[in-house]
Amino acid sequence: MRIVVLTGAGVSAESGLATFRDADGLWEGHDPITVATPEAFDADPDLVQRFYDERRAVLGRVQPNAAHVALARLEAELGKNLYLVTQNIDDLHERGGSSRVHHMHGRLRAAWCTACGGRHEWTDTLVERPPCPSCEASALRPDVVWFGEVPYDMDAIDQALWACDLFVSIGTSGLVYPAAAFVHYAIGNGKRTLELNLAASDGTSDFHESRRGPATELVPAWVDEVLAAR
Ligand code: BV8
Repeated sequence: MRIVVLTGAGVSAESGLATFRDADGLWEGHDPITVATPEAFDADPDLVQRFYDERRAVLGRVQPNAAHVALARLEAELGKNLYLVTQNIDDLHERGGSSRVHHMHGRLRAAWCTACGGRHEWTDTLVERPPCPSCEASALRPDVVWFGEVPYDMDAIDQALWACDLFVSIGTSGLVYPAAAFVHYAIGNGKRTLELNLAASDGTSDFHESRRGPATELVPAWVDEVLAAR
């Protein structure tokens, strides 16, 4: 059984990370979707750097939850037959034990130099314009994919959706593309599809099956099911 799992903010909600939907929709009075854009970075780089510096700082105060840990257990059992792609820029899948996590929207704990193109593990702040470790230029930005930018790993993701037997969506509202279209690719390729989510998402009606509940309950139970069926 080859499985593609897509996760969103809902899988990290019970670790204390606000989702996009329930972050009362605003950061410092700004719609996060308007801050997460190249235009916002050009217009007010300090504002955007602070947005990500604060989220990066919060990461140090949260822990992976039972859903992250269960997906790591599934990876240990299925090996390359599990393809885990996340929209999340947090590192809780890795800290939960997953070793192969495809961050299609980038990572908070990474900086990208727009002068030399270098990418660097980063746990500190960026608002003070620290020099790039490679080229010394003060041109570092968060290594995240903003609205209007092309997501990472799209070819590998397409390939995995083509080759899988089951597509599972966990903790996502299905409002941001191209991730929201993965269920359509999967169904178009004749694959089985399952949604695990606290509330109905924008794509719920497209899934063969949709289960309601918190990820820390639904995901371990589903992983037990998959491993028991082998
Ligand atoms: C692109 C990084 C071209 C930064 C992010 C087609 C139609 C309409 C619009 C578009 C379209 N195609 C492109 C667009 C434009 C745009 C888009 O989709 N706009 C939306 C707003 C309409 N897309 C883009 O610009 C993308 N780029 O399309 O390039 C292209 C396309 C294909 C191939 C090549 C090129 C780039 C989008 C990436 C933007 N960056 N993040 C940052 O994080 O700051 S997106 C960001 O928002 C997240 O990564 C995530 O993707 C999204 C938030 O969604 P969720 O994760 O689902 O979170 P949300 O809060 O919405 O929902 C939480 C869910 O969890 C809820 O359903 C809730 O019920 C559930 N839940 C809550 N608690 C729990 C739970 N479930 C279980 N347990 C719980 N405890």
